[in-house]
Amino acid sequence: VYLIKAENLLICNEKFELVKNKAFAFKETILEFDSLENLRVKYPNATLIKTAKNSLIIPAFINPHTHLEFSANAYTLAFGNFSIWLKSVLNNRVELNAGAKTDLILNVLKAMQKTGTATIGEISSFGSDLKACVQSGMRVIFFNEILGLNPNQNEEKKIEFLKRFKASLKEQNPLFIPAISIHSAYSTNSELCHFALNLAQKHKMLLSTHFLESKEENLYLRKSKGMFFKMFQQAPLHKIEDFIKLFEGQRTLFTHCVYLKELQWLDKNFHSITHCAFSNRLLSQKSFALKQALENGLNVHLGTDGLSSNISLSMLDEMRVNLLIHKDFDLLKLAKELLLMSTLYPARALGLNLGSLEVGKSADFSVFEIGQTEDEQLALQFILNAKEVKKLFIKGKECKF
Ligand code: MCF
Ligand code: FE
Repeated sequence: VYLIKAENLLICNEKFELVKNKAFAFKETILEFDSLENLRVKYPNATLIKTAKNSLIIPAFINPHTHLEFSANAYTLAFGNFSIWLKSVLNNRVELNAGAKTDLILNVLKAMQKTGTATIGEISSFGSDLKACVQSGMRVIFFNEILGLNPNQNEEKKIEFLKRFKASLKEQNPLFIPAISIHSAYSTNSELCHFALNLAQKHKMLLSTHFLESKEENLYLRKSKGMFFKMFQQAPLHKIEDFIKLFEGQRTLFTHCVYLKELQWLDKNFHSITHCAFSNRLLSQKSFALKQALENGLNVHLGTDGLSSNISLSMLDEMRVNLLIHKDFDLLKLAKELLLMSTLYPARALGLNLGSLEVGKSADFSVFEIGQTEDEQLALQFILNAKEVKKLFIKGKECKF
């Protein structure tokens, strides 16, 4: 058993409680909150973890959408709209992937831990991120990606997918959770979708999909027009409503949803939205209507997307970007909401027993050193100023940097 105390504990529960000068006991899970004096009596053999005077403890961040295989990107991929980005991906993905070796990905994962992230949802396109994800000590939801339009290639695609899928199943453990990603409505035909959905159902797995990310995708799915129509020379294979219906009764993260007006079509019990603000600025022409989605009672949480469409995988950087763009929110309220969108909400979307500092939940938390500030300002000032953790615990174990 370990004991830890801080001047500030951001619980990240629904009420967004701030607890002052308290301690808690933990092993793999959080055992009990009390004063440090009481806990020392109760757990005389426990190890006390040293913290500085102005410490803040917060649940570790969850970044449910990354593309680590694109981690070698900087300067290579083109931004401004989805067409030029996609062309640059198609021209460079082999070299980019070759550049993202296990060591590079391990460094990127370390950098994420240093910025307070313990759990990621990794969208794996090729399987070359598997080794690093398993070795990292990070909690990883490993979304094996499937895509393909041409039905003549379905059998090949399935075989190639199953190879990666089985390799990921072999590594399954409490910190490595295999899952499935259907790339998108414009890129994956019905047979491959059903194949993936059936597998996910059979293995009780999470699903993830990119959805209504760009103007081009919106124009294609709604009107059979634009870049995708020219590229594929055929009408879209899914209507928006039908594509959502495919995921009925299955826990799914819909990433982006910038152009989804019909929020009522998502099922609040199973579906959630991953909002990637920085990525949307680089690839889409519109930003996500966060206020509307939250008012509709949907689970919206933050993700960074990959270095294919971001310059940082730090959730703190992503929160700062969100502070700037969502001007229709009160700044102090938005800061609190963004912290929940990086902890409690993604944990719920992923069905993980963590994301808030509560008894019984996994001991995934970070310790930051902060400055003096009023309690009401704390969430905002923390997002504005925090860079790296002092310590990070995943499932009760301290990460070594
Ligand atoms: O999320 C961003 C933008 N939207 C879609 N896909 C990707 C992103 N970053 C990387 N990708 C990958 C995707 O997983 O790029 C490929 C897929 O493998 C694009 S489709 C040829
Ligand atoms: Fe993505």
